[in-house]
Amino acid sequence: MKISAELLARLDGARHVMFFTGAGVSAESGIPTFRDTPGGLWARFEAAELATAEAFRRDPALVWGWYEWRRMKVLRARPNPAHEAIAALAADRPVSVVTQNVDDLHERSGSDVRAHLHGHLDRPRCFDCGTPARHPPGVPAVAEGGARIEPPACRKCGGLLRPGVVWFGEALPAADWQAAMQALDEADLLFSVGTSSLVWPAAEIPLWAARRGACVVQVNPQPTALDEVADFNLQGPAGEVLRELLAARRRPSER
Ligand code: BJW
Ligand code: ZN
Repeated sequence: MKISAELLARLDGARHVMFFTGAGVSAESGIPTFRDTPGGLWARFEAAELATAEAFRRDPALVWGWYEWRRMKVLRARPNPAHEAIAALAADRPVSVVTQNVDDLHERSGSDVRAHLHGHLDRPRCFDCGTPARHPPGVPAVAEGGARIEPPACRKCGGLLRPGVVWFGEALPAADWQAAMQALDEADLLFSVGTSSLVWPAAEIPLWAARRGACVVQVNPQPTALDEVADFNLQGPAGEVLRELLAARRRPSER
């Protein structure tokens, strides 16, 4: 992938770069995305069967077991060149990372993440009283695709533990949303990486950035609703594209 001299100049001149990321940034670490592939997380189940409070009420063991399988995959995964390039770009400029992802792969590659808009896989809490809880140490062993696992009980009230993620119909965590708005306010260049731009209100962030006059760069192998708004569409896998971006910055001949 050829990175244009114009984009390199925008990157050089940016005061504050914001990375807004989605499931595609972790795809090259072996973490399935949600919607885009037959192996996607919602290939076997409808989102509404798993990622809503109603689904948890209906069948807590199905939902908890699905999230335990995903937690196992994340614990076994490693950050990929996309996470690493984002962390490396922060070496010489202010960079903020706002992610929709519930994994910790940005943190493990050294990024300081400002906001996890859709929560965390590894921060369970009580479904009834909201008390935070902890998973036992170690990696759970769960069959591929998930298995029925009864959620543990809350130590305070005996209610069921739920994953600490944001399901459809739930409000995004206020502090994370506020941190994302702060990053948006500071950014004059925004990279939208590996997201289908379908889930609201997060999907509005790159649109607001564009409206505020920030340069918007999209990194995605597939077309999305953001294509028409982005100033640059870098079509390809995030690891490949961002690694090339880093390399091009280091090659003075490309200027
Ligand atoms: C690569 C790649 C590679 C592949 N490199 N790229 C209309 C307007 C506004 C709102 C709504 C509306 N209609 C319905 C709503 C509400 C709803 C919503 O947006 N629904 C849409 C489906 C339409 N939103 C909500 O319910 C939100 N809450 C809310 O609105 O609350 C209102 C409220 C206010 C006050 C009080 C109470 C309520 C909450 C949304 C929560 C989303 N949660 C999930 C699940 C989290 C838990 C879990 O992990 O299971 O978050 S849904 C899922 O989608 C997950 C993701 O973070 C999110 C975004 O997905 P993402 O990251 O974009 O992944 P994919 O799979 O969609 O795309 C992957 C992309 O990567 C693709 O483009 C690939 O091409 C690309 N890719 N390989 C780079 N190697
Ligand atoms: Zn409780």
